[in-house]
Amino acid sequence: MKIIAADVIVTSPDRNFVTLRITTDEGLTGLGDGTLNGRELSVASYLADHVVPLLIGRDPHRIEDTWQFLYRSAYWRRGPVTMAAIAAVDVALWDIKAKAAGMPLYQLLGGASRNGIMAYGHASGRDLPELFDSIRRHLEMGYRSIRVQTSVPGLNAVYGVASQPSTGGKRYDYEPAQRTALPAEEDWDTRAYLRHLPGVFEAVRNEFGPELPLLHDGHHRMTPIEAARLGKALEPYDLFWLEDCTPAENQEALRLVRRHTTTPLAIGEVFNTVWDYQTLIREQLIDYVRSAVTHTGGITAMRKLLDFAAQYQIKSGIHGPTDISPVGMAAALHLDLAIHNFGIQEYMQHGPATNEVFRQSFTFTDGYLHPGELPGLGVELDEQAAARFPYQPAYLPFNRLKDGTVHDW
Ligand code: EZ4
Ligand code: CO
Repeated sequence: MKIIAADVIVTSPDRNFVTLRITTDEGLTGLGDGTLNGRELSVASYLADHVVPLLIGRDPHRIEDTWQFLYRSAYWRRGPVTMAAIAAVDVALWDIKAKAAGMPLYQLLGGASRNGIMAYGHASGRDLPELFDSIRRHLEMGYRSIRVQTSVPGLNAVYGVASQPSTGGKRYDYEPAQRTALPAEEDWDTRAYLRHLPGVFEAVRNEFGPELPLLHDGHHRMTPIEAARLGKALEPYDLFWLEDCTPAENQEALRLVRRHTTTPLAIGEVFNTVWDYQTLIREQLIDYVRSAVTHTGGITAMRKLLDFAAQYQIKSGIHGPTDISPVGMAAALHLDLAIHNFGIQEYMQHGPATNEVFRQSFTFTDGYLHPGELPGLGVELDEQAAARFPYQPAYLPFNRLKDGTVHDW
């Protein structure tokens, strides 16, 4: 079998997505997700200008060889743009291999290790009544694990808080990327956040009881000692995890956090290779790996990363926000089903226009996702529908402190 074409499709149904479609001389096609939120066109160019010409004529079955070739022949290693581009190729090739085998992809990864994939959704509120309502609506939608994000008194806009219940009154959608020419400016105050958050979790536990798994995302905003203090303060509320408590480029910072708290820690949605986790995993400084298949070089690299983590009883918590396309989500679901050290899967749910462009076969029942039984990933792209939604510039927000200093967002 030979690759005869590879097309980069940029579409913006509810938000921007970058998809690679690889076509073989036997008529099989495979899809890969290369969406990098707020920097989409850089991956589209990396693929179209520098990768697609190298793929034509290659044997699509040689996935490991293609991965190593793309990683090593570029000379310049790692980085989110490179690793998203490699991921798009890798996942498209896995899709083709599984279709050629006539099996859902998870079968090629060793088969199912579980019946379903526990998913968590994003509840949020500007105050407690709104937050409780959002949690209730997520429970009605079938979620059995809930991430809790809240406004902070005195701050205008806080990461993770939906501005209002979305149309139809059913969902509280939060989409951080905004279709604006410039990134939106938000405000931040760590002391106000640390004072406010434990009381919110106490109220949620009092309202919803001790069993419901609760998660929280610190979104890289704390210093190590601040993160240690928050982890300690949240211990009575038994979190499933505290995510991205520090900007973890400095992996050693987690030693300090770990010494002070038994709140489980999840890190890594902005990481893109196993090297970003070397100290975190070897020294058992985290409990969950947060990488996305889309940003970490695809199934091939994620499998190795999660197998490394498994040796230290560290589990998966694969990133699944709306900026991972249905193709990237499907790749995550097949991996989730197959690996032994599965932890939990983030599942935010895409909008109706996205579901029109990407035809999907996954199911969500009683809190559990399943990728379905179609050969390959189980996702097909409707190119005519995609063409109706051209790319629109969009940026993630950024933070400034009260005195004007830029802060981690
Ligand atoms: O801010 O995916 O845990 N989920 C997150 C996400 C990220 C966005 C950035 O593109 O932190 O909401
Ligand atoms: Co996060």
